[in-house]
Amino acid sequence: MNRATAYREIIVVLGVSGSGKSTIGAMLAKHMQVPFDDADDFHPIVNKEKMAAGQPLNDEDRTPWLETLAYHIADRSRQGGGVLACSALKEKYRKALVRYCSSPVRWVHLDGSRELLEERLSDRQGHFFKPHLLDSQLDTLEPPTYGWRLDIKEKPEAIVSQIIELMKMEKADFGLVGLGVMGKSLVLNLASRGIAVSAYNKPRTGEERVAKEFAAAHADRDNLQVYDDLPQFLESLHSPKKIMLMVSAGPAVDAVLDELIPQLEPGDIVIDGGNSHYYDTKRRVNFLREHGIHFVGCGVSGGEEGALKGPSIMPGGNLDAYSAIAKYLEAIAATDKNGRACCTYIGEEGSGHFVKMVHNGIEYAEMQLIAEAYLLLRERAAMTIEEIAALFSEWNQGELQSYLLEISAELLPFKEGDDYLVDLIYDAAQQKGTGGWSTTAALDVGVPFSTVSESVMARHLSALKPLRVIAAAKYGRVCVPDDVDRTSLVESLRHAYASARVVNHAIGFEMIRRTSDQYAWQINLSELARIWTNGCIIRSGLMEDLVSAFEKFPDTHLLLIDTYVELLKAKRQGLSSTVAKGIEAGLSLPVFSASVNYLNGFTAEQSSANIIQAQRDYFGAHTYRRKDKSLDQIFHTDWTKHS
Ligand code: NBP
Repeated sequence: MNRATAYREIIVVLGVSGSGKSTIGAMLAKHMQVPFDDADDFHPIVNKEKMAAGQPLNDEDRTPWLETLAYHIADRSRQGGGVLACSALKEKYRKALVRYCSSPVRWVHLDGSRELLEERLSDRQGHFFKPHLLDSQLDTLEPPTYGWRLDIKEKPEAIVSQIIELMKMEKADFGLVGLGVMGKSLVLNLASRGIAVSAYNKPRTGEERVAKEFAAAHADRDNLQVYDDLPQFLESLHSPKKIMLMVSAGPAVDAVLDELIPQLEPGDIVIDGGNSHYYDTKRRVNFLREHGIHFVGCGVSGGEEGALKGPSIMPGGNLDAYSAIAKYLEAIAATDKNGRACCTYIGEEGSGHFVKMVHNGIEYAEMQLIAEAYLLLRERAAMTIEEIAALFSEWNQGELQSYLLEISAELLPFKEGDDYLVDLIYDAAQQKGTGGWSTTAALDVGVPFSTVSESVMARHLSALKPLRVIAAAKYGRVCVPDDVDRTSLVESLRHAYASARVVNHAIGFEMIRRTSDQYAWQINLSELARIWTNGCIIRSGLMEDLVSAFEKFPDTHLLLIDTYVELLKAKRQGLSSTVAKGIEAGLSLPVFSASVNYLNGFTAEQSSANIIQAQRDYFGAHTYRRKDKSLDQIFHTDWTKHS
């Protein structure tokens, strides 16, 4: 349908002296609006003098020159691509040139007869190259077996046009199905990294033409093709095909796979970038394996903007398949503070989608904590929206920094006319499933997951708006003592928030560790925290700290790591008193409450579970174990017979 250009690649125009590589390279760079470099300018003086003296360069002379160029090309690729004119006569020179380059590289070989080359060289004035060195160059030349070979008989303008046409006709390296919110952004992200990408959206009935409209909006990009015809889309892709699905989770993924599978070949790779359930992903990995097709279940986090500028990417499934697509996913991912891609192989089967699901669970609870903090500040401390926004903004400058806090501070003062928009928003939270799935998964694995499950339930409770309105009228407001010391409430809340976040992250990461152990996925928690430091919704200062915490103590529950023990010992009082003050004021603070309950339960040597066990044994003869006997032994008592 159409192509669009976003030049982030490196193009090397190569050939012997006199082939016109500098002229053509410069014209091409001008057309592409990228920087141009002439490799000759990078020769050390000694090399130039040697060539000027009519002596051919040997490999030893070329080594430092190629190394300098290799670093320069790597810089260009990081900065957005460029065109290099370079003789690059031998295969080993070409390999050396691009050894540090992460962008795709295209090779354009300008080839011509010896007579024409000599004629051109003889016409040259003031160039340090002597025409009789041509023979040495032609002897050295190992023409590349890849890239494009163009005859220099044509005028430079015609050769440049040919290169542009060839770029347009090139098959795409990466395909994407589903031009919804995320799909569109990811396609533009891929294209902007110089990746030749092809996109498909099924034709819609009615007036709307998603693919055509997207194609028209990005008609200026030569490395983007857009289709609403599946066979054409598949034909536009290099084999083995690499196709990412960005469609709604559930039946839509199976519907797309049903259409795709008969048209794919063994070795092709399908990547599901949506929020699919990890059980479905496991099933699909196995099903596609029967057809020789690889399936990568890949969590993507960052929303529309993240998908466009750099999301956090969590691929799981077959490792070989991941290796074949790693360079594309890593190219579009966000980068961490050390410049590494926020994308890493998670593990086998549905592990990528599993960690994305838990990520979303942690996100649910983090969102709810901010909402509860807002409620307490507004209702109990009688702070204005502007004051709360300012407080969140201040918190965000320090140890509490997080993306969610940042956006909350930003969205609160947003006004529509005289009204704050948040005051106009209907207070019934919606959800798409991942929070609930993670709660169910925690029940399956038998892991405490209370902060997340409470945040899911809080959304369900909020959805009972009509009943809540009736109940509010029937019950009235709780009688609240008015002696509020705002300063101390805010300070307690700050401690409560810092504590609850640590507890929530401890719960989330423990869920991942325990499930990983169960499935033998060997998920690296430090590496997972690293790819969650940027691009994703739960990125935060705390997440940065968790990278090194889990690196040093990979097998330790977060709440047993000294740093966090100290933090919670210093701040847990704020958590308890905040919850107490909120509850006594009739406010619902489910995730703050779940945090303090988890913390109190986790740090209690003696729990109340002995009573539960006694009750179970009383009514159901479920047996119990004893503290004063070996735990391998079980006991039953006839409780009706008192001694
Ligand atoms: P959208 O609802 O915006 O887009 C869904 C896409 O799937 C549309 O292009 C739709 O085509 C296509 N599709 C469907 Br539905 N059924 C199809 C079928 N049978 N064949 C081909 N295409 C089909 O969703 P989105 O927000 O882009 O999310 C996509 C996935 O990414 C979801 O799993 C979502 O949970 C996940 N995700 C979303 C976000 C986010 O912030 N939005 C973040 C992270 C992950 P049509 O529109 O023409 O019907």
